[in-house]
Amino acid sequence: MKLALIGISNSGRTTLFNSLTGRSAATTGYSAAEAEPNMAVIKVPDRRIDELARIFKPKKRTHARIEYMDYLGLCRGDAGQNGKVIEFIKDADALVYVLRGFEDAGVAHPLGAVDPVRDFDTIEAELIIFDLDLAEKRLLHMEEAARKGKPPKREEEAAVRKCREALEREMPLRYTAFDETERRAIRHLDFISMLPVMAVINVAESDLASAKSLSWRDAIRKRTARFTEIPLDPIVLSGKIEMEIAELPAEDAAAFLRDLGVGVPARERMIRESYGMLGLISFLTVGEDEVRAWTVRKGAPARAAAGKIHSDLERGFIRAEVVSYDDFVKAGSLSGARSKGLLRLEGKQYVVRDGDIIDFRFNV
Ligand SMILES: Nc1nc2c(ncn2[C@@H]2O[C@H](COP(=O)(O)OP(=O)(O)O)[C@@H](O)[C@H]2O)c(=O)[nH]1
Ligand SMILES: [Mg+2]
Repeated sequence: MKLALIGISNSGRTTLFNSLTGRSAATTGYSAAEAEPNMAVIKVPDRRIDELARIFKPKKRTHARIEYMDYLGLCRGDAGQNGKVIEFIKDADALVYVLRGFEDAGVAHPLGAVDPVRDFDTIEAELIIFDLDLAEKRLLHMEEAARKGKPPKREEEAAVRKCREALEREMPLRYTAFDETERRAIRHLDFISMLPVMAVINVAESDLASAKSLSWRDAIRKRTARFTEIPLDPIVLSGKIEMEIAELPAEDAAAFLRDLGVGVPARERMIRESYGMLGLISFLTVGEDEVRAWTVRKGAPARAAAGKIHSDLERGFIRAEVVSYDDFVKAGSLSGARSKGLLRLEGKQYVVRDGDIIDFRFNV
């Protein structure tokens, strides 16, 4: 799963990338146009893995993984001109908007003044302009083909028209309801406004909980509440502080966070949200060899989850022995869970839940 950090130049994307990934990529006034993207795979923090490892003392513990990418800044007009940024976005499974909320006379703002709500609108507009152009070109192409006696696929034409209509109303396609047929018909077009999005407002330390930050957050919520019942709720953080936290040893970081009145570092909140935004959950496998988190989409049946581990488990699936993480902790051991009746036998259609500890029985 790849998440791309995007935003106007100097919003603090690279600073945030560093604090998320523990890297130290260069943060600069203006990024060089020929710079390479920063990429890093990180472990999804999961206390359950640590707790289970304490109980099973496995040779190996394996967390779920997620990849962050950081590249050039976006600017007005990029949809038409900057192929590099668009290609970068197309490569992602989801987007993280980094919106600048900090003042700093030494760090130029390409649009003149600090205004994260305007920056949000600017990014959304670029995605919409790009997709609208794509939809129009596609429809034109289909018309031309039709004139030459090659009628377009009905489903695709209807779905692309629906996209165009939404985009003309300035609605990003992530908020448009498509059925399965429509989704399949337009999948190959890779509309960028269809990607799931989360937003971060990068503010000064003194603004972490200020009225100003709240009003920015609220304004962005309202922007998306026009289109959806689950409006975008930006995370307010300070990239500078997060980077300092990422550089501290764990105990010092905890004390620092307490002093700031922040419970969980934004890094963890962001990673958790990234996971949720993509509709992902983790199930767990345990044993003396390995304690491990596996990633599946919400709603995945047990048989498909088995296939994540090995195709043999999917092919020869017999049943799944399942105990929820919380029940397991209550019982203290697998045998305890079994004797208390907390260990369930489930079939291949069972819908896996986040935190399920699963032992697959199979026969090939
Ligand atoms: N004052 C302040 N400066 C920041 C903050 N985050 C980033 N910067 C500075 O802003 C400049 C641009 O940051 P960078 O992460 O390179 O932005 P990018 O262009 O979006 O990748 C750098 O000089 C950073 O040190 C912040 O929270 N507060
Ligand atoms: Mg940068």
